[in-house]
Amino acid sequence: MRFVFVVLLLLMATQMASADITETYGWEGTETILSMYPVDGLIATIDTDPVHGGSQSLRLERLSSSTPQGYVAWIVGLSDGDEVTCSFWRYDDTPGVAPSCRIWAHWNDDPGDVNGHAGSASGNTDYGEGLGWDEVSWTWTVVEGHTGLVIEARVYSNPGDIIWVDDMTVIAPDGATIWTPGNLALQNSTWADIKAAF
Ligand SMILES: [Ca+2]
Repeated sequence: MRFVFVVLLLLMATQMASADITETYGWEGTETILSMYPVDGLIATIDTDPVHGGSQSLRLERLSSSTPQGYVAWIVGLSDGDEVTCSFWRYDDTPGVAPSCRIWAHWNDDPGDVNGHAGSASGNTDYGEGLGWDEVSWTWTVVEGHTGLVIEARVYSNPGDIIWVDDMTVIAPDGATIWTPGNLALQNSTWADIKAAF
């Protein structure tokens, strides 16, 4: 009996240690990106063609000569050894040449400011085949005391280049907080509602 109890405890502990939280976003609302770099480096809009899932996608048009980063997710409350995985579908139909899209990220150790920057966290160097929709994914392991990560959709390589993004999934350890354009807007409107009520 005691053995069974110990095994149950171990199973519970294993499950608790491996618990993850997941957020998805498919650009079905009005929110586009959390922020960008450089300022005015791209135009982010909701589009209806092409679409991977639902009836809308994110359209990113490059304006700047330096690679623009559209911030599509922001994870806070991380610590060393934590793993964050993000995937999204990207659309480009120009094999081997621009426009192209990459999933990338940078550290942000300021949980109060999405524009905080604490160094590049690298990402997936693959540009995809350029044959339409293609799912791209990357996993980051937290190091050097960083506490937050901002996931970027990057647009290559010239002003005027356009790519589309849809159906994003972010997985982070239990205890972290995942902000997507949709749930951050929801949170902000909730705060506004609370303030308005007083
Ligand atoms: Ca969609």
